[in-house]
Amino acid sequence: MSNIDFTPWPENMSQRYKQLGYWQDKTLFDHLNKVAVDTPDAEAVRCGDNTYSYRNLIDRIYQLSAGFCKLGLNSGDNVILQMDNRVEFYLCFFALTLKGIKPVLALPAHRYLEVSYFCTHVNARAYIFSDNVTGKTAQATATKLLKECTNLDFAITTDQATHNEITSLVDLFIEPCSKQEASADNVAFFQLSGGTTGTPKLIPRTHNDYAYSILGSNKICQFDAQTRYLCTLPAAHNFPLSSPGSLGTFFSGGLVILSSNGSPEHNFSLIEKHKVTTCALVPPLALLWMQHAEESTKDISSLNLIQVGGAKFSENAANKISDILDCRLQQVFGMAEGLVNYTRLDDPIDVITKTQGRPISEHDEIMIVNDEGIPVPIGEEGHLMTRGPYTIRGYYRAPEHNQRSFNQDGFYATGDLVRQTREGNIIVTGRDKDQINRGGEKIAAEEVENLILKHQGVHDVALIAVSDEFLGEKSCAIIVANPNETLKPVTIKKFLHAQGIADYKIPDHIKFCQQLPKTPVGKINKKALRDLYGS
Ligand code: OOB
Repeated sequence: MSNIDFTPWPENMSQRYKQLGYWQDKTLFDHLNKVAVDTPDAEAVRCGDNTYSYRNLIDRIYQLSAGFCKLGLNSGDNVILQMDNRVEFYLCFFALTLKGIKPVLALPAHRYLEVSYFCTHVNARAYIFSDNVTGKTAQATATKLLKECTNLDFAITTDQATHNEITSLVDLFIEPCSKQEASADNVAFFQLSGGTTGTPKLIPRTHNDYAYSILGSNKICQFDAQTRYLCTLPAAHNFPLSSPGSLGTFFSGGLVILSSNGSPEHNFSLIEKHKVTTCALVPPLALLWMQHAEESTKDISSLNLIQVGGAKFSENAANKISDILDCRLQQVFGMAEGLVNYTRLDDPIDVITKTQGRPISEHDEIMIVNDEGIPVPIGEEGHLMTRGPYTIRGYYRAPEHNQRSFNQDGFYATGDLVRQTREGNIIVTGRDKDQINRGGEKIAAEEVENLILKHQGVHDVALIAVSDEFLGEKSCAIIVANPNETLKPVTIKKFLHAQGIADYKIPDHIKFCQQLPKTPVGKINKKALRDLYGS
């Protein structure tokens, strides 16, 4: 790989992480396989009425891996993986990564525009999807991608292929023949960044760094063979995948229960039925679950740890959740780029309810700086910068953006405003990145603005966050229409929808004004707009 694809850690740091035993030179598959060797008959996944033991998983992963190779995928290829929560997601994830084929973990909410961008950006050779993600049109979308993305050779569905050009995943489970080809130092897959720019950024994660973050998370969250983890957030997202998430559960020999959606009714039934012990939620879901618990008759007493993260959890809700759901709370402040902070299970209640915790590793370096890049005194607000054994050194093929997002010492500018307590716990106080955090779903303002600007009636636009009681934030587009244009919000929403973007990126509110306020250097003054429209 050339260095715009992957920025490695400096040699002395890699050596140190290896000497410390952080990077174990094992692939993600090796970690799963070890559990399968030790406890082959233990249950690994329940999905609907189906159960898979660790042995089943490994057998099927080997079969699928052989199928991918027979089809013509090779080590070094990139593919797009987009699935709802189903066992095939893990089968594909391991079958690909063990061969050195790198999946981009698209979210189920992504639509044509995002997926086609990923395909082109990484020269993907295959698009592997489940029909559920886009409903009836999924296979038609895949066919369109095959036509329009020049490198794309295969579209593979978990369902019955109804188009000639599409392959059914079931046909790829063949006699296993081949061995592992991945190397632990290499990129295993790509996570997606919440993004702040016009185009989504891809995050290359290596086997070594990701495995370390998972094993470290397991220790902190005390995951073990008794853990029954309910995966209700989209399985591909970093939080439910690795913090410690389903991979953490697998690596400790526990059981993952897959849930198709976040609704409390559905999940309370699953908790009762499967005796779930742990679950990860974003704040709006946590609020819904708390509301529902008051009226539910389901027995959710097996639940002993609820993790909340992805967006700021209000102190008020944090104070109540343990009593209402009768379990411990853990706050999780993480990012797909790497750094993950946890409140510890035995922290004083004030730390758990008022802070977003501290990093996984002693070797996570945290720097909180002012606008000039100078560290601020402890307790004061500043920009959070970090580097460490599982935080990337650069995005994939984004040299200009990397210049801005990483300083010369390799620290990643997270775009979060934080302060740190004397005990080292981090409190998220705000954000300096041009992003909307819609209940954990991240929207890059510039990406949506560029799409709105394509409308011939729009002269100028700014997308800002407005506060929302339930989601924390919603998005609002402030539009200056061209002279003599009468635009309606619905026109803009339809226009965006027609371009094929994820629904969560379509502005919740659209307002019109004569002129956007500007800063002295002529940039749109978003702070002024937030003061005007934000609450
Ligand atoms: C997680 O990952 P991403 O990549 O979707 O988003 C990262 C960003 C952070 O930079 C921060 O702005 C925000 O999401 N965030 C939080 C937060 N957790 C994430 N802001 C306030 N409080 C929190 N607890 O969201 C993610 C990845 C791994 C574990 C957990 C969350």
